Amino acid sequence: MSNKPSQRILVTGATGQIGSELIFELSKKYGKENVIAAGHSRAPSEKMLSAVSYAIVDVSDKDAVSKATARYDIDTIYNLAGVLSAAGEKNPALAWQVNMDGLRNVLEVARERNISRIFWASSIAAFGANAPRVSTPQETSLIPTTVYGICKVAGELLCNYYSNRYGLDIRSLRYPGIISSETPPGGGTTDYAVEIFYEAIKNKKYTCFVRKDTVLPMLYMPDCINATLKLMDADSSKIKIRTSYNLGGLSFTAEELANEIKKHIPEFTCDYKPDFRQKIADSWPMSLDDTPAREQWGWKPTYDLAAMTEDMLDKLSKRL
Ligand code: VAH
Repeated sequence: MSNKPSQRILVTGATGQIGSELIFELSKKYGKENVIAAGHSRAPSEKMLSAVSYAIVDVSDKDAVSKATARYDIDTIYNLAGVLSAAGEKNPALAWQVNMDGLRNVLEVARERNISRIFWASSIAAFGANAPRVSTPQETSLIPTTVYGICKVAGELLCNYYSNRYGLDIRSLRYPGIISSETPPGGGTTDYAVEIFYEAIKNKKYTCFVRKDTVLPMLYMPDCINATLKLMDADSSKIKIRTSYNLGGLSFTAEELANEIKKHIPEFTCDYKPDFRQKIADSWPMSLDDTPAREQWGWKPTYDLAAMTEDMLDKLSKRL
């Protein structure tokens, strides 16, 4: 497994929640000429177009992935393209096509073209309700109840297989819910924790689609980006887990988040009308044990609920 630092980077899912912010960090770190943003169709923002090259790549089309890696002489791929949990339950076939066929295409092209390093986004959705829900361990049963979660479990095993069988340097994180201000929510179960900020600022009220006592593990985007780059920069010898690393951050109830927002917007009110996403949330961890990530490559989150809330409201207020 090579230790060559990234030089020519392709980011799939680049117009998504994580991709649309990771792009700028990679551009700063490696130079805009070395970062290619790839999306399946969603038009990129002007800001993205000014920062990096943009290519239309549908990851479920292996030929498109192969052509893009050849055209741009890619040696590193961040595969973030995916259909999230709630959207996936509405269209399981599309979720499998993008999440699984897309990953397999990226891994096959990486094998054929000797791509030196690959990142793939897994998720805490890989766990099911029968795993311990508090401080969920790195190693435990993985019996998810969403197609999205099934794709994450299968994807982790495929990444482990390609690492061991073909010597590919594949790295992965089981992301918790990511909270960010740059892109609106896109079909996830943890979307409530992003929508609530938009509604608090615009309408001073929000109807939350999970119960007030629902606890989910979350991470603020700056910490998400930091964890991703720290994992990808780590020496290969430190990476002992080739399925995917648990990544914890902060855990809170929906009501605790609403109350934290109220400290800044006193007139804000939140009510709770659980929908189909409650059942998904109830099958996921409430918090994670991410000791391996901390011990093996130095992971450490920095934002707590108060700091994240303050920064989110500050950034969104300026935009909205
Ligand atoms: C989702 N935001 O809700 C994603 C994430 C852990 C949640 O995978 O589907």
